[in-house]
Amino acid sequence: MRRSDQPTGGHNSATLDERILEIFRLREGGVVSGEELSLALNVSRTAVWKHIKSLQNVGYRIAAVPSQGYRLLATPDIFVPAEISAGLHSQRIGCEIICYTETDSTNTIAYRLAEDGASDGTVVLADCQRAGKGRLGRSWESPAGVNLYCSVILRPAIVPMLAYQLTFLSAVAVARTVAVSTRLTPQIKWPNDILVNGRKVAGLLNEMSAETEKVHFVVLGIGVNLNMRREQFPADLRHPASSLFLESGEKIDRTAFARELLAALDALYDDYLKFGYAPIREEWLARCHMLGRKVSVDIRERVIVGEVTGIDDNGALLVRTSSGGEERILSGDVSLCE
Ligand code: BT5
Repeated sequence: MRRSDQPTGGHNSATLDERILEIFRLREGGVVSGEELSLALNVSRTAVWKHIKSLQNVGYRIAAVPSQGYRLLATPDIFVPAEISAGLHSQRIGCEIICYTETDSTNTIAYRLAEDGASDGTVVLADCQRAGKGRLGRSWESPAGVNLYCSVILRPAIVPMLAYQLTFLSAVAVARTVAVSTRLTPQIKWPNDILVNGRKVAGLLNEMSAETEKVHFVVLGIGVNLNMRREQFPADLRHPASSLFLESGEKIDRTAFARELLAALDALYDDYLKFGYAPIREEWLARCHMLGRKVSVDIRERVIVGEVTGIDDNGALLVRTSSGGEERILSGDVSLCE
């Protein structure tokens, strides 16, 4: 980790800056006097002024209204724990949020935190990743200022064989979030992609620490292309890719999207712990666009071509081949044939 890799905005425990922002938020665009802030925070008016200056320095537009006080005009497009958690009523996910301006990979940070005992539901977000990870040693393009790179630590009491269910859970959460945040129709592509209009807008990378009978923790890694522009995509991607902005023509509010995603994950995880996997499987299948379609699946040693008939109880893709046999595929790269 580089020395510049310091979390921004502290953890979820409110700093003075965060408390000032909270007061502005409650005032909904109204003026807050310096005296009121100094009383509420129990600091001098000079200290209030210094904190207002530091908020302005990170991009908050705060106007000083002569002889009245301060007014918050606009918040910057950066990830700050207090902004994301404002209005988020989670049971678990997002109770602790840690934001980085830049890091190698949020999954790597989250994995380390989990090894050090971070609690169920801890979330790590970054504005930019220097070494974003895809599956099988691939990389994930992670430019600054446009997307969402997020990792969530879960500690469910399950056996390692069932951990794939959490990949399905995160796919459903991303699809739900895209559906409520835009007018687009997201589709899940087995095992870990979210597509819009046939183009990949999000990818999932779940990593686990476990022993034979017990999961210690799972890190759900979620990358969503929110406002990424055409020229920011490299030419040599494996599959067609896009962003929600490119597909909808509308800029996505990244903080609102992050909050919505954490709320969706929290609701699904709570249901999962209470009712098990069945409701997730059902929604996953309803949002999956591959059922009944002809696909070709590259499983490295060969390519399987056939029609998708479903997924089994281990998360494997079931494909009926032209010979009439059924292939059970646990890992591979799928492309639609038509
Ligand atoms: C994935 O792998 O789709 C998993 C991506 C997970 C990224 C998140 S971001 C937060 C967390 N921290 C991390 O370090 N990772 C997770 P895979 O199915 O292997 O797809 C990778 C392939 O997709 C690459 O080889 C490229 O061809 C392509 N690709 C790379 N960046 C992309 C992007 N931003 N959008 C769409 N496709 C991309």
